[in-house]
Amino acid sequence: MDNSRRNFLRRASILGAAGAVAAGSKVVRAQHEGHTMPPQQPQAPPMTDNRSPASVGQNVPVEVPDVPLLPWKMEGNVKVFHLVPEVVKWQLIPGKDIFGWGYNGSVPGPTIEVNEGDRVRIHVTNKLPEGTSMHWHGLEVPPSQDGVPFLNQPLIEPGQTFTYEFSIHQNGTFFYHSHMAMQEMMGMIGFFIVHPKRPYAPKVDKDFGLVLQEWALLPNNPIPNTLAMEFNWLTINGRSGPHSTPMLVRQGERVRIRMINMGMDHHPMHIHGNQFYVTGTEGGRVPETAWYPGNTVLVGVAQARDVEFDAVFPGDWMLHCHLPHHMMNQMVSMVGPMAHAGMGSRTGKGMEEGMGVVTQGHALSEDLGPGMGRGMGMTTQERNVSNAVGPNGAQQHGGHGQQPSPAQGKGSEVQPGQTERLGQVTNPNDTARRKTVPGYPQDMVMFMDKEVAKPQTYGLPPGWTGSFMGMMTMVRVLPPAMYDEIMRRVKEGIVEAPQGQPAGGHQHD
Ligand SMILES: [Cu+2]
Repeated sequence: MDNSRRNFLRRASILGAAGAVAAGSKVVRAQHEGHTMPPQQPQAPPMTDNRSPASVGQNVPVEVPDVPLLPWKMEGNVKVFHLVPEVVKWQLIPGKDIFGWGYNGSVPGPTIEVNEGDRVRIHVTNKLPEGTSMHWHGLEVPPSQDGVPFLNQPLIEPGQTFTYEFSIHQNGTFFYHSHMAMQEMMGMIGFFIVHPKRPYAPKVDKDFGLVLQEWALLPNNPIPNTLAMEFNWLTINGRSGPHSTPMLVRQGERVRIRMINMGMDHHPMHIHGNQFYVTGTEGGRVPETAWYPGNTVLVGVAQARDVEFDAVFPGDWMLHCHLPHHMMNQMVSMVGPMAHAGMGSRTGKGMEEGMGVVTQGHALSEDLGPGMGRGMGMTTQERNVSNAVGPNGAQQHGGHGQQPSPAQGKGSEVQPGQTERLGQVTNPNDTARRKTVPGYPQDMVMFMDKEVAKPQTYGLPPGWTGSFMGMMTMVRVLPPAMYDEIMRRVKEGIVEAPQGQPAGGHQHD
């Protein structure tokens, strides 16, 4: 624990504001060795929301962008909350509405924020069509409160209310979730933040939370396929890039970002332009001697990771999962080849079958459910198809179709140690030429600056949305004047989209 002489001295030093800055600067030096850094300035109290400082002790309230805070009231010395599991319709990005299961009208569920030492009572009223149960992930509660149905308690059936009550002796980043596996994949998770009695040192100015989730959504179907093993929509706090609200930081502030993951995949979360230290896990605070630097942290399933850094470099810094398939929206097999009918591979019966579009009933109906299986498409036509198109002899099915290209024909095998360059395109408007290039198309770009404009996106360049998809958001480290201007716009609700055309952007045909 933190009872070393050094930490004792540090705790003593942070009693004064000047001491706090000194402690912060020390970490800055370690983090950015070799960089030239602007001098540290004493910070004004962070602007977050209207919670009273007393509600989080001396800690900075946590901000979970796009997710509400769960309100509570005191009854005697107990903080009382009310969680309502229910079906929620919401928007991943403008134009993409889905139905998930969440709490109190939100997916992920609203954030529970308490202090170490609190006693909490949580009423859970089930408005779902089936039984559910609540697990308090990582919290050391009595078995009767642990939420495993049939082991610790009966299922909370539709319409019923079950009340949990326990005292909290830990601190850190925890979460709550349904203890029914498929309900988890419908979205039933939320933060359970426990602030320490004494703020962690060095103290942060901003404390953000990000819930990482993934969804398998067939085209035209707004209900997640919870049996799927492949996911084509990736969200942070219920939204995909570029709809995720950026995190705003005044240059020089110290930042904590807490990330939790409830899904089928692990997410290597990468930040641009900064190095951080991993300072916490789902087990709470990591002793400072065990912090380690990085810019990518693997947030595994059921894990929490806290990272901290001094935001000394101004800029709009991406923070995203680095799994390539988690860096895009609406990914489905076969769309590439189908978009080039006549040039691409055969993909089955037709467009609808190829894309797994359900034309009768729903994806999990008696007829279709078993067939949907664990992939994204229909089993009879389902197979992985690369989007490699063009005159590729190896791609012919059943021996009919096109002639092999000279590049693939006999006598033109690439010799060991040699490479062969194919299909250079010198004119971006030469559509026909593009389609002959092996591998085309790969990445596509979509701009939606206006659709996702928010006060928090003020000042971003035209076309910025072209690079934000899937599990992506950003940390905006803003010079003080710009920070104040954007905070004013947040307060007054001023929305202004970038004007003009993206630099160097052209869209695929
Ligand atoms: Cu990921």
